[in-house]
Amino acid sequence: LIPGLLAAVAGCGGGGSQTAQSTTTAGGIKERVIKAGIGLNEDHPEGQGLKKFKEIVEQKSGGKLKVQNYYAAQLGDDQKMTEALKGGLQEITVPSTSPLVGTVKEFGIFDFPFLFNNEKEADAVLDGPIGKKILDKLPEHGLIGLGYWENGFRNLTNSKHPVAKMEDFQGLKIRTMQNTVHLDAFKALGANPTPMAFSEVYNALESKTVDGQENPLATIESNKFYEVQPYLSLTNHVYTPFAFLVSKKFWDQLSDEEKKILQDAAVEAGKYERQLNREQNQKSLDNLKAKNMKINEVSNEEKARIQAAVKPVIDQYAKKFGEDLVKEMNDQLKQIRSQ
Ligand code: TK8
Repeated sequence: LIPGLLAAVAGCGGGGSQTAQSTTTAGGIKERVIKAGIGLNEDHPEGQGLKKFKEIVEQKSGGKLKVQNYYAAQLGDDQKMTEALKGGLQEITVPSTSPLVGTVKEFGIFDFPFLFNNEKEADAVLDGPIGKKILDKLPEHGLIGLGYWENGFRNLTNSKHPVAKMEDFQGLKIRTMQNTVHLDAFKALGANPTPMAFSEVYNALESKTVDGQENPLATIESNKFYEVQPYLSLTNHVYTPFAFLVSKKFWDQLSDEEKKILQDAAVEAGKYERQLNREQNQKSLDNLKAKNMKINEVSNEEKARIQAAVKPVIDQYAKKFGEDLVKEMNDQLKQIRSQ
């Protein structure tokens, strides 16, 4: 569909008088500029998802709602952009849920290592009552959550040696997200984790301030971590969701029609983003091989040892985040696995 055509059609529906035109032509849609920022690059599935979001919003609003996209932490990292949303200085961001634990601690349940076995399980929990319950805690902090997109399963890279068994984590300086579950889990494995905002990671790896980092394959490729990290271990140790966030100060100014456009676009673009991200996994693995990364699998036996070592961390945080919520999630996962 052509945006101009849509606007013309909406204009007809908006009814006759010249004077009323400015407010009613598009049925309660005002001219607005929406700044949307993310930490990852335009070529990453998240960047492509944000582009899709922009297209949908501009099309459905007949060009009245204009989305300006900023990639690669141009507006700041996840935490900074989230604060900008709270203050009404930026309209949209799509951060990893992990650095949001300072705002809504319950997001931390998704940081439990080896929680989800596959994307299907993640979708069911995130798009179901548990995911919703957590998004519902955002408005009291000045944020609106329109759903979850996918960052994905994380894998470890480093510049020291292949990591294939638990002992290989010993003493490795690993950059983690700003999230205490991640920090404590890596400590439990004998590593030496340090939290850091995402946009600082490449330099920290290059200067050897840290030995390694962990992220999904698409990010390892898009951010060129392979240039400074010879070793990649397919640990798949945790799944990270993205949360699609809107500033509540901005949201409260919108008409129902405008809200619906943004809500529907966030969901539709999110489906597209998840799909792209899943296709990208295998492509990125091939590309990282071609970039000469030394890639190793981690056996199920070693994964079980790692899981046992981080279990006390999970138990401790389950108490902190709410044992009922964690039980509800584990019950849902059990149910999915028994099907
Ligand atoms: C990008 C971050 C990033 C995350 C991280 O803004 O910090 O490692 O995985 O992708 O959200």
